[in-house]
Amino acid sequence: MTDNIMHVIDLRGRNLSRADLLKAMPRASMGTHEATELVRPILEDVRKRGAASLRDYEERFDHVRPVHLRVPKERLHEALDALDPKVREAIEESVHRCRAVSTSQIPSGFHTDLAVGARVSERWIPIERVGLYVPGGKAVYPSSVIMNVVPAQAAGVESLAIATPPSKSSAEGLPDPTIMATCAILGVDEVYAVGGAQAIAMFAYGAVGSEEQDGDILCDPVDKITGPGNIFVATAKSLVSGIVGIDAVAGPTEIAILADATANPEYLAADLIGQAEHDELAGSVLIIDDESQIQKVQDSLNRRVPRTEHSERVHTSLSGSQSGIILTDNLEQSIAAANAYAAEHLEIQTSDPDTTISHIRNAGAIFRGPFSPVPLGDYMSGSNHVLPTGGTARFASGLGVHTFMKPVEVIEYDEDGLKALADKINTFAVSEDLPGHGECVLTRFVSDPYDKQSL
Ligand code: HSO
Ligand code: ZN
Repeated sequence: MTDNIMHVIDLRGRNLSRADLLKAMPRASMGTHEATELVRPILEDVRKRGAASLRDYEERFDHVRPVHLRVPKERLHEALDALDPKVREAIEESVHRCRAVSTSQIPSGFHTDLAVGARVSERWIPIERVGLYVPGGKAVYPSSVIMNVVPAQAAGVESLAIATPPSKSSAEGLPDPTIMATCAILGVDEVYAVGGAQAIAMFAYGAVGSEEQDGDILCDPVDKITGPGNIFVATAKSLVSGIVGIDAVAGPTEIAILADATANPEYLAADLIGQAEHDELAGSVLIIDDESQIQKVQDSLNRRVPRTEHSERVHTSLSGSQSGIILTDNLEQSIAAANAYAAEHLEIQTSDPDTTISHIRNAGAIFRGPFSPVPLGDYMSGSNHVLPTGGTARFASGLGVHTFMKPVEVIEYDEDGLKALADKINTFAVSEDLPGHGECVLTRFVSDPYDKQSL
């Protein structure tokens, strides 16, 4: 008999508080402390030495010294010309669907009339310049190019740069060809063969120095950096946040599946494996209130894991302490566990998914029913796959048009609108010992705002 791959956490009969429930759930821990010590000097060095240091770090970490830190436009188009037409078709379908959803996300703003001559409105303004990070590493993700670029373009961002590590297999130190081709499809021509913490530093501080001349500007600083990355990228993003905006500090990817007796155990097993394929640290969690389903899922995993391409990585991830099968008393406890866990991806495979979903408050994205598996969202559903990890879905949301815009309130009162409030504003200002504030208003309506008798 084969040993089961995933461990089971039995929550039955335990009346757990929200905090206890959270502790009972499996989760990868991020060793950010060590990374901070490594990343800080890299940021400083890039800030001081610009392009020269970027080349040095590429050689050290990505084992290739890029001939061009900024990828020449012709290379992007050559990559598109060489792209397998079937892959091109898949990319274009993904772009098309993501663009349709992103376009519907564009916020329209509002105005509120509080009285005659008293209006507050809201304008959504695109961020001017953004830097999008696209990871390399174990897998190459042209899909992440789409997920970052499309909402930024829909938001109306004017200036958009991409950084992605050079590929070891390119003698020139160019990025992965499919990533370059995707940039060409999307009309992005500012692409840097720079990865890791050094790419984040380049975006935050800008970088001077080019292949041709030392004084040239290589990259202008950006206003916001988005996109997932490894621990060094995540740490660098958190260190530069404040100097620039960031979307989130991403941790290892994770899936939780909330299922019941009606779910298909083969689908459950395949979907747990799908996410585990990303990383040894990826978390795959099944939350289920039917004990007899568990052995069926374990049996299916035992059959599938040895047959899948990245079998070893999947096995490490599924058997790791960050993954597990949570056995609950009932659907109510399953929902409480899912809300405590706040998964990046939450699949709902229950008999009445809509009612289950109505009780979910924490999830990066919700995948409803047996035919909405996570990879549909990774590539093609039209939704975004850059999502909050590590339980941050309690307060954060995934990437979207809103990530690349900011709401600004416009205050429009006329003379009558202001006059009606003059007294109250003055009273409030005096109560805060800021009478100068009150005088701003009174000046507009009385001859001597400093003579309290005249009011
Ligand atoms: N599941 C990943 C995204 C991805 N999957 C890209 C395949 N390619 C994190 O949401
Ligand atoms: Zn994925």
